Amino acid sequence: MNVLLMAYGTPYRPEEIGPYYTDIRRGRPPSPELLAELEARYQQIGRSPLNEITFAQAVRLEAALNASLPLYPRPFQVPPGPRVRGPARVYVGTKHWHPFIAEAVRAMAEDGVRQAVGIVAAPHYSARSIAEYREKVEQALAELGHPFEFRMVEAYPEHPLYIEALCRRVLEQLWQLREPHRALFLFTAHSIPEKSAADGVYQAQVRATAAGVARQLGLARWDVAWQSAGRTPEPWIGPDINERLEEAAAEGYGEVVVTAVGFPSDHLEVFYDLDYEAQNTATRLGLRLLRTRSLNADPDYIEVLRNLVVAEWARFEVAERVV
Ligand code: FEC
Repeated sequence: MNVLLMAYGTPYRPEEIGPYYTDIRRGRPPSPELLAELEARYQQIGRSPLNEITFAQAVRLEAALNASLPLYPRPFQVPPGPRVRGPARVYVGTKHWHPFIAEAVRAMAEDGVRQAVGIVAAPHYSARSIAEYREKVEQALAELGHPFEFRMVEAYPEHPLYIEALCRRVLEQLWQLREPHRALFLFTAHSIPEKSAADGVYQAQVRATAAGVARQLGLARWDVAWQSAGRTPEPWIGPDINERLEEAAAEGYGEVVVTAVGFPSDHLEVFYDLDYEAQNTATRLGLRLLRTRSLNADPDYIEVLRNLVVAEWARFEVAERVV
């Protein structure tokens, strides 16, 4: 079984921020002011751990798959050689930095992969997320003359194990609340431009995740807010988390629990936009903000990924399935 695990990607070193930002902007370099502003955000958080977390997810997912798959479903036709590997291999491809998705697809082709399943470490479908990951894989496959068959997990907003993993972490915050019955629970995801979200699919998926957690935990006061809107003049979907905090204060809330359901991993948008910016807003408003711990490469999130890729792999025509 071959898996392509995809994530957003982040620069490894400060001097890579400029080219990374240019890639996000589809090849248009940012103005010096925009670049300086982004560099200052990275400087503020120290460093984004996104690449390390993505690689940890890949290593653990590969181990979990190898521990659960039948080891040798077919007799060997030739000796496999001294390098021992299990039936599953997980490759990493990131959207905006190395290893780019195209680099991962090339490595898979060179390894002789004939079938693969792709999954993104982002649970909600949008034209600016899962659709773009898929496009990048398809473009890389086309450039190489379609060396392998590819199936993709599209979204998993209501996967029961994903909802359970989120509930487990929100519960940790419940213990820290001074007045749990009077707190507001806000569930956030990355905002996208309104014109990319006109069909409402993305908003509905994020709300479905939030509703699933709220239902399971019996939360009465909850809402969805959007974070990390880009620095472009067009309208982005809202309310922005900072505006929603203003409203929460006006509504008389004293405590707010923020859970970033759109992001399994810690990174710039969690450490800066929530832990720094939203936290500053909350402090200014006299609100106590508790941020739910991210899933990262924890076993319960790895189990979500494992379940999804195994189910997707099973959809390859049984007769044609290649281990
Ligand atoms: O830790 C890190 O260094 C990377 C954190 C990071 C993640 C992430 C996830 C998503 N984005 C999504 C949409 C957009 C759209 C634009 C956009 C721009 C940026 C910029 C940075 C950035 N994003 Fe991001 N995003 C992360 C970081 N994102 C940095 C550029 C500066 C800025 O605007 O803040 C606008 C592009 C344009 O200008 O044309 C749209 C979506 C996700 C969630 C799904 C996913 O993870 O792929 C949607 C993590």
